[in-house]
Amino acid sequence: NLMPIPQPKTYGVLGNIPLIDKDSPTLSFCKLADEYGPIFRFEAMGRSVYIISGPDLVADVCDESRFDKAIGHLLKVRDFAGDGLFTSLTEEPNWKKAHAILMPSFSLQAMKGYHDMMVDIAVQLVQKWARLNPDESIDVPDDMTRLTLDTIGLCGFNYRFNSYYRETPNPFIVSMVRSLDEAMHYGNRLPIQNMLMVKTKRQYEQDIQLMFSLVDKIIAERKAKGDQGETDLLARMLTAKDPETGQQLDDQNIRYQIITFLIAGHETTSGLLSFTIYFLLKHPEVLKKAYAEVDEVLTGATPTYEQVLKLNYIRMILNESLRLWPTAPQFSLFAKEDTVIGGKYPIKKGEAVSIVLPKLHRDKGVWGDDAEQFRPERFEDPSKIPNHAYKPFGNGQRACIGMQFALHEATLVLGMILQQFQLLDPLNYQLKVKQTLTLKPDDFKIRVQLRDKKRTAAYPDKPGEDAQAPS
Ligand code: FDE
Repeated sequence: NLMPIPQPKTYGVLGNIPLIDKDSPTLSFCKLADEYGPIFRFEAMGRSVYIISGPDLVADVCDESRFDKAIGHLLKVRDFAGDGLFTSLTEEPNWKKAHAILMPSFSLQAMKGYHDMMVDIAVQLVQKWARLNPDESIDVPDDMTRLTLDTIGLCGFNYRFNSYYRETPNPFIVSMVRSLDEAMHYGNRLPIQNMLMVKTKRQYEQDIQLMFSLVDKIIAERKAKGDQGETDLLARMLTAKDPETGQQLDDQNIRYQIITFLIAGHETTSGLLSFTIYFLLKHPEVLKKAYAEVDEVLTGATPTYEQVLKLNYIRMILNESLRLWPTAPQFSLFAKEDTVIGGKYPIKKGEAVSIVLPKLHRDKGVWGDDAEQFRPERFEDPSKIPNHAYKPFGNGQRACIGMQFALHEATLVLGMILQQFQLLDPLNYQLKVKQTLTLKPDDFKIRVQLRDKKRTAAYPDKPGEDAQAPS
């Protein structure tokens, strides 16, 4: 009772490529899934991948004894992220080593150590917003990207990108975003096209060199300074040994890990915050409940670590936002052996599948008829979450190591924003989703108003110090 896997029509050597919008592949896959169902074959430049979005099929490919993370679609990203955590195969020695070394730095417990640094950056965002004139609007994804980049820079390696002091993105980020964009487009062009794009190639090489030199400088400076009791990721990477092999990470791999954390840690989390603000603006009843929770829990000038853990409804809002718009919208696996999924689709050893999360996360059979609705209350009871239809942080041992980090940061920042501001939508924003490697609401602008005009300026100079009580 094996079934053939459907495939949309092909266009010669281009395969199925003409069927997708190259600037927004994931959304194209979602549309194709409407037409071809929970699994279909997609061919591009001689490579073939099964695009899947059905919960039963996802449950099968998330079985780690039969499938493992594939990186075919990430090969170009390896030009600058090398064998860092995100772009390595599980069997590469550095994956296991770095995973073991870095896990403790990303535990829930470890978030305590980052909390004050996260507050430091979040205060910069709130102060910027508080000082705007009433007719000035905020580009939400831009300001969220400043926040998440500065946060991972500070918590990761005690480096200040100081994005709130710049009008335009930091040069490092310009290079990073441009290289990611090129890496995403490269695989969908014919080899001859790529060969002819001399300027693009030169720019790409320059961008990579710029990233390497900034990161190598950070590593060299830290080494020169010696251990001064830093507790950031870099300190851990420079000193910790893999419990299994007793080995440390080498400098080249540390460089790749730093670039990886910058890529993985900032676009995804900033998209999450941006979509969440969008949903709050469009759902006044949810916003009202969120205010009520924030006003009850956040009683001081800035949130404490313990208070952030108490913002349960905010967490549910973030979960629901990641359900409808998972900002890392796709991940891929390969079959370790010939196998069958969903009881009827044969997959051969080595073949790749890619999970399209926005589609999976809206499956009516699993989530109910209101699957398209934004309703954080779905996450009230953790035991009722259908795990194989909810994978915003990926799967198994290759799941997101930064999950606690991203959630603590996002909860904290949302809490602080709601504590201070009323959110306004004077332009009645209509959602347009933009894809780079991640998803974001495009051109999303809002205005804000201080809830209590006397409050905001009263932040402490140093984290931990009490602010002056509002008069
Ligand atoms: C990872 C991840 C994932 C998976 C992918 C694949 O499989 O391919 C996902 C889905 C994710 N991730 C998601 C997310 C979302 C958000 C918001 C985030 N994410 C965030 C973050 C932050 C940080 C720092 C990070 N993140 C990081 C990371 C890493 C490193 C990785 C890799 C891991 C391994 O080992 O593999 C990831 N992430 Fe994330």
